[in-house]
Amino acid sequence: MNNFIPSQNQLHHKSEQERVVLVGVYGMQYERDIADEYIQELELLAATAGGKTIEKFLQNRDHPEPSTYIGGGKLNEILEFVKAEQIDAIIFDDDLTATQSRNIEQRTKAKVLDRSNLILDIFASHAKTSAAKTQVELAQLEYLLPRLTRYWTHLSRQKGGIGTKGPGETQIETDRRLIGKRISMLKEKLRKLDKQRKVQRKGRVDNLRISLVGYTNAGKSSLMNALTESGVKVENKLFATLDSTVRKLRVGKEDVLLSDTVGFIRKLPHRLIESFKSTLDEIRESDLLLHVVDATSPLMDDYIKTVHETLREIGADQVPEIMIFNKIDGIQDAEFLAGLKRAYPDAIPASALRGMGLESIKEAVACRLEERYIEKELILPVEDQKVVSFLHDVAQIDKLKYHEDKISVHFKINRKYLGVLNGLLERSDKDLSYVK
Ligand SMILES: Nc1nc2c(ncn2[C@@H]2O[C@H](COP(=O)(O)OP(=O)(O)OP(=O)(O)O)[C@@H](O)[C@H]2O)c(=O)[nH]1
Ligand SMILES: [Mg+2]
Repeated sequence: MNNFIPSQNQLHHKSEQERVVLVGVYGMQYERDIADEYIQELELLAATAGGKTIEKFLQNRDHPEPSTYIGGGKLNEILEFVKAEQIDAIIFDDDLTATQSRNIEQRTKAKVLDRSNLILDIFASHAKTSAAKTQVELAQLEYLLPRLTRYWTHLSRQKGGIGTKGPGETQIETDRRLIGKRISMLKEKLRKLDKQRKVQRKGRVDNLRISLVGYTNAGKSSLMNALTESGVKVENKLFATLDSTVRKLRVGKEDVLLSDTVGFIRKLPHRLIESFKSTLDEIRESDLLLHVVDATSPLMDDYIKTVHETLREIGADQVPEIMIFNKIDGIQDAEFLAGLKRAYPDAIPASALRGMGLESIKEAVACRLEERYIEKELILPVEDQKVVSFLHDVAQIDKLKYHEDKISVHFKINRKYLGVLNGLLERSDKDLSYVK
């Protein structure tokens, strides 16, 4: 059976951008000003997926129309526009039911997509590694399964483009059973990949692990590059990063492992979170999170909330976080900055672009590292140089005093070296003891 993810050249078979219109509703969960911001985000999502937004439609409704989501009048208005402007696709900010999409498609004869479609589509075209590809394919198929009938008719008519970067025409005859089999196979593959990843991770249990988390496009990869002087891909696109990259970061006397991770977004499809579990494990198993926030966004508070909700959803809400307000170079208003400081006194202002705030971030990380250190005092026989040189290597020696045949050392040591130290001490069966 063919792979459901089409090859790269199939992804961009249309040389010109698809012409799309966006549709949002306010008055149900949020008001007009918020809906405006959301639809702007949808425009960025559409652009990332290769669509050019020609028009945006917003409707005030207190409940969704069961058969078409929006009301008949608005739908007619959109229909006229779609015909007049040769629109390829209509993209809804909210998720539609299979029936709603089918009804709207039949009326408008245009391709109908929702937010989840778009996100899945972007993930599909950005997935590079085997793990990411497998995870995306699984999410796509699970999204598709309950909508199968609609998609088969839909795909036989459409010639690809945004939202169709899943099963193509050649699989039209493929039935549920085959998809079910494919899903089990993908799950098995992910299970194996997950096992490998766990083995690899065992090798680095000693280091403190820190993950950069945050809303998509907040500047996580940029910050990773600024902090570690590496060349992780940075783009003004949503979901530029799908796989976590790990780099070493020197903080004081220690190397910590810093991971760049996939960004979050409002209404990240649940399937996607499920299938990205192993990538998200990286976050859950971290010792510390650097929560990167785009401080120039008017939706900043909303983004912070979404990130916290997603962290809760993946079981990472217990991991301590340091909040970083990035893109501070874009804020000229001193009063706004002061307000931010009052509202979030612990957040660190930074600019990955200008290299601002990097030292403060490292200091804050070092502070957390401190908590992992323990203070000790040891009395050793003077000839026990092995222990002393070990301490010189890994500990911070505060005081070292020679008395006739003994040495007393006062030091701070990372708790993770205590095992080795105790091993060394046991082997030299001399008269030695911890004072502290
Ligand atoms: N002005 C300004 N722009 C920034 C700063 N940091 C990042 N950017 C820009 O923000 C955009 C997104 O940056 P990325 O580092 O790719 O963001 P990300 O959080 O990794 O995004 P995803 O991987 O897509 O979730 C890029 O266009 C960056 O150049 C900053 O400090 N100031
Ligand atoms: Mg990134």
